[in-house]
Amino acid sequence: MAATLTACASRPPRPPSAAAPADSPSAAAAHGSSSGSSRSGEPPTVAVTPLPGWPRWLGDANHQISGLAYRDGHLYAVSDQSGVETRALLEIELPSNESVVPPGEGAPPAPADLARSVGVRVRCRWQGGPHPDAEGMAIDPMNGPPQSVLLTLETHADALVEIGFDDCALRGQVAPLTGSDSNEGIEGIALSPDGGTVYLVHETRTTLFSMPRAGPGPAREIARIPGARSLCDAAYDDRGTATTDDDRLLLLDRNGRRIYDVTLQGRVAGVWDLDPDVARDPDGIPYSLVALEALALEAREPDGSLLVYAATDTPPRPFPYSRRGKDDDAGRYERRVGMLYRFRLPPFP
Ligand SMILES: [Ca+2]
Repeated sequence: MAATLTACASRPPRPPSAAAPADSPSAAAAHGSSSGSSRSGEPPTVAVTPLPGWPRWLGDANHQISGLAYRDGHLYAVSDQSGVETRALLEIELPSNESVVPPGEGAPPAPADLARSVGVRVRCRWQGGPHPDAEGMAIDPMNGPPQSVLLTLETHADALVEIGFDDCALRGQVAPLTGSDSNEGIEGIALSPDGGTVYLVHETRTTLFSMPRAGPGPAREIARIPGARSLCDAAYDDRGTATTDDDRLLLLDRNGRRIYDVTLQGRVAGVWDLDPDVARDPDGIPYSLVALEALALEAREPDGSLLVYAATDTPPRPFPYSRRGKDDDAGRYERRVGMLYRFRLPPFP
């Protein structure tokens, strides 16, 4: 059945007692702090909590968001083959008052009446292509008005397709990416500033690849990411400079609940730990962060911090946070379980 084919395998929520061992790097760093370090030889790690007012429910149905991209105040998304809208370029309707959030600790709580959900609408639909299982997206070009959208496909579609941003018209296809037919394969994609190179992450091999944007494939392996468990998305960070020497890639580790800050050569410069001890769903019910599937870079702040959005798809049943002494008479978690998060990620050197 379709649900079992959902890419980026999930895992049950981690018990609270195992959330952060006392000697772990994440436990040493204050949540949301702007600095942190770890034992020598390991990359610095900083624990990060969602910004006030987040997460929010992602639409009113199970969209299975698997790819995200942000541009000029708009957040776009695609879903995998299990979502209610497949072969569709989605736009997530962001709240209009999110532009200013005070930095760091001491940020005021979100107003009680702040909406707990964001809308999702279909911008356009594409036809054709080898398979509807879109797993990652990148907007081309990296700056300025969007022209096209690059999508990685999975599930017997070891390919990358390009669609028009305005009309979703299928413009091209590049294959193979890996040369295999595995269902667990390339998940995330990021595009270089010159538009000529795509960076890809392989979920289960936890490996970063690159490939010319127009092919030929298969993609070239750059590095395996040490400690990663399930790489599901990537975003390109130009660090606010024209040179590419300092550029980084943000790699989302779904099952590890982390984002890696990685150089273009695959060296891990730092780790943002998204798995704090306490997490809640938009209704305030305790919830362990699971099924983080998509990542988009929103903005860079003056101190180098990055604002990002991250979305969850639907974890396997039983839904991990709905049964802790709570019934589900209203069928809320049957109807929707996806959430959208917003984080501020402090910079690593
Ligand atoms: Ca740069």
